[in-house]
Amino acid sequence: MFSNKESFKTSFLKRLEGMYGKVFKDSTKREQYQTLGNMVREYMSSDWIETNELYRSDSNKQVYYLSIEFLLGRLLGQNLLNLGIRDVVVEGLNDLDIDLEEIEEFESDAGLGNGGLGRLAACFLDSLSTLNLPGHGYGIRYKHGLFDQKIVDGYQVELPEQWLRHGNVWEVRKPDEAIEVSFWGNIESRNENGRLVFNHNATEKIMAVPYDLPVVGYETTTVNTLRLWNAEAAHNPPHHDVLRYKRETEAVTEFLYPDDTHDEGKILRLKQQYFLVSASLQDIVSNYRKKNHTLKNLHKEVAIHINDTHPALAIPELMRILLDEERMSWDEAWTITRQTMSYTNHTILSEALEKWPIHLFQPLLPRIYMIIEEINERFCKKLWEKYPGNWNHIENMAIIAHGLVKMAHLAIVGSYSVNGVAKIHSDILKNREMRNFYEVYPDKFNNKTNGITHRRWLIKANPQLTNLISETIGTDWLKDPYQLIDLKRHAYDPALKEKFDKMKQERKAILAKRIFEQNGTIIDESSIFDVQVKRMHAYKRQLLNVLHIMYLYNRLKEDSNFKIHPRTFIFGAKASPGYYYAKKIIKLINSLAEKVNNDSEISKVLKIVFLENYRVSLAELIFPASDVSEQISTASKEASGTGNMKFMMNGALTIGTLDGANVEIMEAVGRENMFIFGLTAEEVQCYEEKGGYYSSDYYHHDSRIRGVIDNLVNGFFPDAFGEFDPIYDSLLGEGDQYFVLRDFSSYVEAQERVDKAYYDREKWREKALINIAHSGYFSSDRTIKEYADDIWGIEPVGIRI
Ligand code: 26V
Repeated sequence: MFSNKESFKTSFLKRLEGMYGKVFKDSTKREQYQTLGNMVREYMSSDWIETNELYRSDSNKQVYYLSIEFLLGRLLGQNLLNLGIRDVVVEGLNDLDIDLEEIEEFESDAGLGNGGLGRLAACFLDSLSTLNLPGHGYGIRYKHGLFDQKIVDGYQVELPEQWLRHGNVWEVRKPDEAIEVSFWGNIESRNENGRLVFNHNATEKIMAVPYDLPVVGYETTTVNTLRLWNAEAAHNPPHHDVLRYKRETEAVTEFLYPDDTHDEGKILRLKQQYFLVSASLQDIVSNYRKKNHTLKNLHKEVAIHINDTHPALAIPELMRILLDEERMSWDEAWTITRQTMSYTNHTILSEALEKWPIHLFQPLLPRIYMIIEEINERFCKKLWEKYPGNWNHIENMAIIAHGLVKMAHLAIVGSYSVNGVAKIHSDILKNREMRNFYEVYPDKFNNKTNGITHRRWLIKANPQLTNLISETIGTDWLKDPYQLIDLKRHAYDPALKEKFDKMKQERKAILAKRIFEQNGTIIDESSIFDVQVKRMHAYKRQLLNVLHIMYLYNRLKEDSNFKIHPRTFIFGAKASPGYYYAKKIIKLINSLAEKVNNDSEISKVLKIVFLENYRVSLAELIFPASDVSEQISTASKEASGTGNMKFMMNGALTIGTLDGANVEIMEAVGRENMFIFGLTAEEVQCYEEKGGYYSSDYYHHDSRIRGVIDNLVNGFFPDAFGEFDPIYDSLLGEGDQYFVLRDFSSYVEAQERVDKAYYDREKWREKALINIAHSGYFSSDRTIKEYADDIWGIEPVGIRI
């Protein structure tokens, strides 16, 4: 089917006719996309079957990665690339006058995630398959992914996302493998031969129907599976009100919750979490049972990974299965559970740590609650032995306290490994945020610095740079991204630098075209593309970026001798629908864009673009076109960041704080190849503990700050009277929690270094090439190898030629 372009064309035309009952010349682009998608899925199916066969028969250890989010993006292009059939397809389609890129646009992004956490899970799947590691993803098949964002009059408006509207060619529904998940009801206990036995009665059952997605490795035969669960009504609903039951059941997997750290516990979200966990655990155990008589050695063949606390109920759920179904003793069940589960923490913002009110939790999951109570009691007893009489300490560490179930505490106590996602983040967990637990379990804590798949973020997203690198250092790096380091030897080669420049220009032109189509803004392709794309959040400090642009505007207006290289500031960010402050910042960016872009003088030098609906497919256009990467979170707040790595890999230079993985990027490329500024994490923590920061001092003593802060409220934005008062208040009245004004002058100075550095284009290109050369470390292949070796204890299995 894909062996050469002629056979491809024949199969394609035949398949199209078969699927749509029409000849090629009458087909639509969407039909062409669907046809190709179906062919590709069929093509990979024999490898998929063989991989599954292997996993079924093999007793090698396997990992199950449980995540409430998988932010996959589009799959067609990546699958073609990984299968090694992209060139044949492109040629064949060209003969038919079809542009592959054009029909790729008909695939909706699988946007089943909010941001970093979900995208990391997607990169990990790609690496697991490519490294031939036996890894399975388990997640939820949300009917609606993260909301679509529209900008109307500068404000964010949310629309329901509809990725399944035209079907999904990649998924395979497996109704025969559906699993029941039980909620509500009551627990009856009785004594059976001296053993307390628990029955869960009067439950409401929901069917979890699996939809499997193939995860194709790069140039290998391994095709792993991502299993997404869909909630459906049970066949014989016991309910009198069947319609209501059906509606409420289907609601469980209807929407992905937006990451809103201000959001208190919503019962539907808890339902989603248990739904994912219970269906997955039952599935894992039943697969294991097909190969083994008892579950006594489960932990030797099965590793279960909990991606953040969202799937932490896997711990009591496994306990439930071992205790109630397997009839194990508590101690035996607990030993197995604790040797099976591992947990990654993705945030230190304490308001983002999940806590569920007991009054909500207990009625919904009565047996699970009982088990958590028991875990808690035994844990507190152990603490009492270690810290006799220290009630306060024990209360702080308890899993249940003050009417709340603390999911992070459950995850730490119930697993054998707890990791952070960048060095500095893991250190903060050990030394501050989870210090108490580190004291009790020093061996559990470890670091796994995040990574990204270079197959999507370089090879697929930036074929121009990919070709350039291969021309320069050969093609070994495609399979072993560490080899990118060879580029370093060539970083000073004038011919390479020139080609790099040409590549960048080409990519900037592509993005400029897209910006014009989306926003109607004409941008200067020779300007510096300075980009901040990520979720909108106060700690990420998009505001610092905006205040700097306002300062540049004022300075350009006042001082005709002030000269800078033209810049285009590009933003992309979704705000959680209930996050009022974040939405204000979006409005501020758009108001500033309106003002600056319509100023006939200033707009020659400055342009501002807010790209609506930032998502994976848009990101793939943005990173390759960027010159400057904005990674400017308040130090200590960004656990890792992964966008920072995508920019670096595409030859953008970072302006950033010493936060998250920026620290390790700096260790790799050297401080001289970045623009570091701002408070360090220690300095921020010192202020947080001891006080002593008064933002108004900075307002009063720095006229640049005074100018821009006043602009928020003095009519500078003519149509936005009172609009930005909350921002003004957060910076002055409320003490500027994220140290925006404290870091302002340091940021301005770093931006001046950026401007100066860009004038020396030769040097700039060298720095960019050095960044690319060192980006191999930030491949998720490295990260996944570390998880496989240090945490999961899994090895590659049967590569078939
Ligand atoms: C929290 C909540 C709260 C309730 C509603 C839904 C929801 C969804 C997600 C979250 C937690 C988000 C945590 C997260 O995304 N952390 C990011 O993880 C990245 C991958 O490790 C890391 O690079 C980022 O620095 C970190 O912010």
